[in-house]
Amino acid sequence: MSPALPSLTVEADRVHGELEALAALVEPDLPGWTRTALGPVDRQARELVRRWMRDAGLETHVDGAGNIFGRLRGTGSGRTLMVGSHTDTVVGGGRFDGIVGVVGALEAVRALREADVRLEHDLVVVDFFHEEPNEFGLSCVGSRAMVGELTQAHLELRDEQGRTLADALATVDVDPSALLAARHDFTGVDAFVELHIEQGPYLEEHGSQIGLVESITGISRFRALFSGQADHAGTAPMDRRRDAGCAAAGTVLAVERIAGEGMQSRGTSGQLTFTPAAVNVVTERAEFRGEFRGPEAEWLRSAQDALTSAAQDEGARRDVDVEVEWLPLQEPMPMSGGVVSVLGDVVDGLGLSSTRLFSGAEHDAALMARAVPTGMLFVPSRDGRSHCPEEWTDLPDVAAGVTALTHSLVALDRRDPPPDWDGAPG
Ligand code: HGY
Ligand code: MN
Ligand code: MN
Repeated sequence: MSPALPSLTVEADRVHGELEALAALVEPDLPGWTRTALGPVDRQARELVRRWMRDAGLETHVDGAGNIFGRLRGTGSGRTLMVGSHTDTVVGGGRFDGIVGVVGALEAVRALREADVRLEHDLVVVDFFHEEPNEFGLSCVGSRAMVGELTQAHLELRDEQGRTLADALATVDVDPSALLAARHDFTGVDAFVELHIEQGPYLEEHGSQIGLVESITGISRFRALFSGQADHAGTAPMDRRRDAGCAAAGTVLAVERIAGEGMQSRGTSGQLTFTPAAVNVVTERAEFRGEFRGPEAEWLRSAQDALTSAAQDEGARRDVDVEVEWLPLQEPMPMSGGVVSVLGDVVDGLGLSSTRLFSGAEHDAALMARAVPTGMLFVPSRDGRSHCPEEWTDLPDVAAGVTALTHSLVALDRRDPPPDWDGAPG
């Protein structure tokens, strides 16, 4: 039997106000609600989040990786619970992805304090730096650094202009050497919980208010480069061209074909460029980035082999040189069975309907799960849309998620001893 839930009030209007305030801090001249981590506005948003943390009574600090932490002291067990998400967005993104999890965690703190519910654990709210992938193909920069999986090789990744990730980070005041040293000490951390929008149609289609995430997708990202020969578009015979653009286009279609052959697998191409970018010149050089996702590491490895060989075939047919560079594969990550079952009991106790599901989206929780027992709560996304301006979750659904999150923190705090955190890697 779960203990009775304390009386806690989540104020949906406060959550709404903070969602609106962050939605106002966007990059001019870009579509949707764009606030990229390496762009000009993200810092302002993060300063605002830090101010909200202080206003909520948290002691704040920023680590070398740019992650913002706000600590609510507990009554003294010396142990910690962590909660949070991210506030950066993709280009042309929405107002909810990640942001709901940060403002939701802040509202949880306010609800606990106003109800005078003291936790034994310290509660640490995190706004993770730079969750969304950048033009270097790297995502979850802040949480990756926290779990010690960010390396010098990542910092040396280059964009198309030849700029390194380290150079780009310096422009937003993140010192690359501090980032490498930002490994977090997780001693005494009993659990991490992230509230997030689902970003897909499953909850809406099943009429569920809450999603209990069982595992998070694996991801394999690559950069493909094609080098051919520039020629005159009107005179170069079709059978003598070395058209790098056509080899790249064939490889983009191979991503779609390979992903279509797996179970619950996905494949996407983006950031395609042709050089020279002229309608009357055969393309000399083409480059694009792509990724595969899926619940099985074995399938991801086979997709890497299949794509590399498809790209080589596309190049060989046209005498185009091909290079495919893969980032280290990010393995699919199960959530802690123990944490998920605590979240499930809380959601049932609140009378909310729920479904267990797999996350095809990536999250800081997938990195945190490498270091600490982790669980995620999802709230529904209208029409399953996300990473677009139409991304939307109704305020009552957000509030239900924040209520579930707040009670989950209380339940995790009161578990003594902590449940059998099966599913968490040792
Ligand atoms: O790309 C993702 O899945 C996440 O939304 N960052
Ligand atoms: Mn996202
Ligand atoms: Mn997100």
